Amino acid sequence: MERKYVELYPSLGLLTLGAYARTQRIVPTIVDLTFARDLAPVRAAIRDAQPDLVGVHTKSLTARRAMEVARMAAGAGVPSVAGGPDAATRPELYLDGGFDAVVPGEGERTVVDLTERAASGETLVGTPGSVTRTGGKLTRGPPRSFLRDLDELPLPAWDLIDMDGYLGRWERRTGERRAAVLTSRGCPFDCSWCSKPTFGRTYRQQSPERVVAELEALRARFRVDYVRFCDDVFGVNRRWLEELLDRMDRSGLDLKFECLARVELLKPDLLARMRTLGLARVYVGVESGSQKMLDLMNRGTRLAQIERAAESLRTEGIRQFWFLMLGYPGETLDDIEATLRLFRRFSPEEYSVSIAVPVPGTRFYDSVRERLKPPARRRASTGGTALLFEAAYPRSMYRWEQARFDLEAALRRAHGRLSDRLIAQIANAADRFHERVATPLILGTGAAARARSARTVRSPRPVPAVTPVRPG
Ligand code: B12
Ligand code: SF4
Repeated sequence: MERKYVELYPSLGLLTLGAYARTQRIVPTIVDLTFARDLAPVRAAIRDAQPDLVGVHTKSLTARRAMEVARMAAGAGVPSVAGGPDAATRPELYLDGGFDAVVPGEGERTVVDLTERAASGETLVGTPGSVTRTGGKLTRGPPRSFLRDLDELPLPAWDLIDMDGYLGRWERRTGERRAAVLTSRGCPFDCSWCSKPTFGRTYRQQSPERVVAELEALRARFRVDYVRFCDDVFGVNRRWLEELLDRMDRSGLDLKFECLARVELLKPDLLARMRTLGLARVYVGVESGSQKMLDLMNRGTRLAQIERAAESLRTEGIRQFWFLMLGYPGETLDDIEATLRLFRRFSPEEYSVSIAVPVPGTRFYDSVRERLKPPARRRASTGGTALLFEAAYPRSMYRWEQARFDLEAALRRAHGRLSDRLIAQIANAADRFHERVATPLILGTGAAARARSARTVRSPRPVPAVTPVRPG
């Protein structure tokens, strides 16, 4: 799944945990399974390193695999601990699945404590910042406060993983040596489908000086020439961002970079400056073209802000990657139509349209908890194409709508090869097919379905204008 859908970057959480542990006289080994076919490297590492503690970084998609590692550790007589977003959300699941402890929050200081306890044969129960189970009862250690100053964190322990494996793959694919950098922890916003169990709504940033030191190290040690800023939201604080840009400018780093940003932060003057410093792509959480849906998702953004940001990115010739979501509760076919209209208007260079995934621990998940599909059907949930709960429409409807976005993108790519008239004809035929055939067929031929499909009938689209995009 990772090879097919996901951009390859190592886990920055694990690299920082490793680096921090080293400063506390612990000798960490990272077994990075990104390129592995099975768990054999874990077995080998447990045998060779004889660790006092085995820790696993967890995401919902990898829960089962994580538990296999816990069982492997137990088989070798080594205690295990789970951290990362999924274990933080549902510690019981991981404790039931064989882990001795879960770290639901920031891990640096807790993992050091746990390792020292494990090494000296002490119990892990009651360790600050941990959750354990004793006699069927959950025991939470005293809460641990967040690190006050992120600048105190050492540079990620890149030497503990196969950086060349990542960089070489990027180089073969794009000609660039790409690496990930994190400048902050947390996010002050509150979208209802977002899982934020580790840092909640807190927000801390490293100093611009520290960020540039990391960029320089990546450049000097690994010849990195393209950086992905992996922050939940990059550049929340305008003054901080200006200072970072000043420092990047002065350092003469000459890197290309990309980031994920919220539309209200993408002001034209800022984008112009960022572009001259190497900004090549921005991931934009557009999600929906319907204000009603944005409000239901608690996105805190206005459609007008999305439009302005998309326009500014286009003017600057910065690639935009839109995230779009279908199927969020409350969405009707009219809302999907509004999203498609927005998509047509701005034609982002890249996009993903996924069916909404209720991630455990989110308000969205709680709102559909009673309507979740059985676990066996949820397992096939890769790539944003599965419908994991009983939504307003059947899965086939969402798959069909996803196909309409893909057709739209394909038609846009065909500009120059096919005449504008032919493209407009294909698009109109596809729209009519959607309205008169596909929708009534998928939804059944009942009166409600007919009424719904009738509402979405539009007049034929005009021949689209080709928008010139300034080369980046
Ligand atoms: C950057 C990022 C990516 C990047 C890089 C991923 C990577 N390899 O790290 C890319 C774009 C590739 C990506 C892909 C995906 N991501 Co992502 N990603 C993030 C993001 C924005 C930042 C991750 C990060 O570096 N955090 C900062 C570090 C410091 O925090 P951390 O990893 O949580 O680690 C700390 C603690 O959790 C703890 N800890 C972590 N591990 C361990 C282990 C032990 C033993 C211990 C004790 C402690 C501990 O200590 C660490 C330091 O304090 C997070 C959101 C977030 N804020 O975490 C989403 C997030 C992790 N991603 C998410 C998802 C869903 C995905 C995808 C599945 C999306 C998709 N459908 O393709 C894929 C999965 C890819 C994969 N195999 O990891 C979800 C996970 C939700 C969940 N419950 O599973 C998150 C939380 C986003 C969200 N809000 O929903 N992602
Ligand atoms: S989706 Fe992005 S902006 Fe919204 S709460 Fe999550 S991290 Fe913050």
